[in-house]
Amino acid sequence: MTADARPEPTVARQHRSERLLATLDPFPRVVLVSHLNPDPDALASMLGLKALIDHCLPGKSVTLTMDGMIARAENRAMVDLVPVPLSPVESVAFDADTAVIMVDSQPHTGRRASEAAVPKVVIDHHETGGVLTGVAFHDLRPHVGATCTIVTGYLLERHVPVPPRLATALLYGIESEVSGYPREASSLDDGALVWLFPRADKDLLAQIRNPKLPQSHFATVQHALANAFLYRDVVVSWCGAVSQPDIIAEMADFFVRFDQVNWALAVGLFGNVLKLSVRVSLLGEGSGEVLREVVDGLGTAGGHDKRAGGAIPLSDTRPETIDALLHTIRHRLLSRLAIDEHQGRRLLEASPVIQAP
Ligand SMILES: [Mn+2]
Repeated sequence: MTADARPEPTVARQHRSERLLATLDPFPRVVLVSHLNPDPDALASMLGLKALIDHCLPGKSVTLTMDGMIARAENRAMVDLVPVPLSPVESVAFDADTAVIMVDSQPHTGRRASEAAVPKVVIDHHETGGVLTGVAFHDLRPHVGATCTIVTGYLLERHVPVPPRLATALLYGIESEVSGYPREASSLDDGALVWLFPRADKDLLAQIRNPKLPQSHFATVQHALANAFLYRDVVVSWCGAVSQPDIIAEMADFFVRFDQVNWALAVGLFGNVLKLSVRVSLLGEGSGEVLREVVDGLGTAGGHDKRAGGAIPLSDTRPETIDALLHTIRHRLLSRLAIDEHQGRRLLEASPVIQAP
């Protein structure tokens, strides 16, 4: 007989959802917060957590908040059609009776307008680590493709009914996060997608996927194409002043599909903030870390392996200030990628303009 024959210690293994609910239990109010300009993953995660809390801890007041704006047309469609009830975060009071849950982001990662509301709970899948002081429960899984996948897991664990509109929102939240190639998704994401699909309202899903776009969308596409430059396998595009901030990420998604390109950086001005978005078509490039180095001392950045976002607040938006910053950003990115910045060329020659037919 060896020491290995000792009886297994009987540890009652709690589901994460049980620990989450136990953390929330003492608080009469729950407020859900996310990153600036919440995306479908953030929005549907909040909606799913509200369903979890309403079912398992009935009687609590649960408020979903919006930091910044709902920018992208798909996201607006989701909020309007599901619908997702949102309060502007600045209109919500945080007192001692309030438990704050942060989803799809972590504290002090430069992704919020204010860090005043200290979360009790953080649920996220980003690689960008935050400050977790005072956080009683956290579920951080950077290998999972979407926060919605984690939330779907909680709903399954606690046998919470998932009506078609919630299933649609969660499905779209996951889909919008894992749709690029190479995929940044795990088997957990695929399991959640398979479980949600038969429960989702496919007509509603199609409406969210295909919203009408404003004229400003096409104006930004034109500006970004006319001001895109190619350096080896990197596209750098200046999108100009934009009317909604998420279009900068859309432009990075657009350019990374160019068959001569592995890296796309799109930069645009929204209000008095220079917004940056990076997309990479290879795995293992650590674009979040690269973008953090690029904006070091200027602003904040973070993200995933293949996708990253950043922001540089400007004290003035004079063209010469922006030109100087664009120069610095391009120089830092290209030297980080060991590319000679004098080897660049304009992506497209100006196209001829015809008379109106
Ligand atoms: Mn996410």
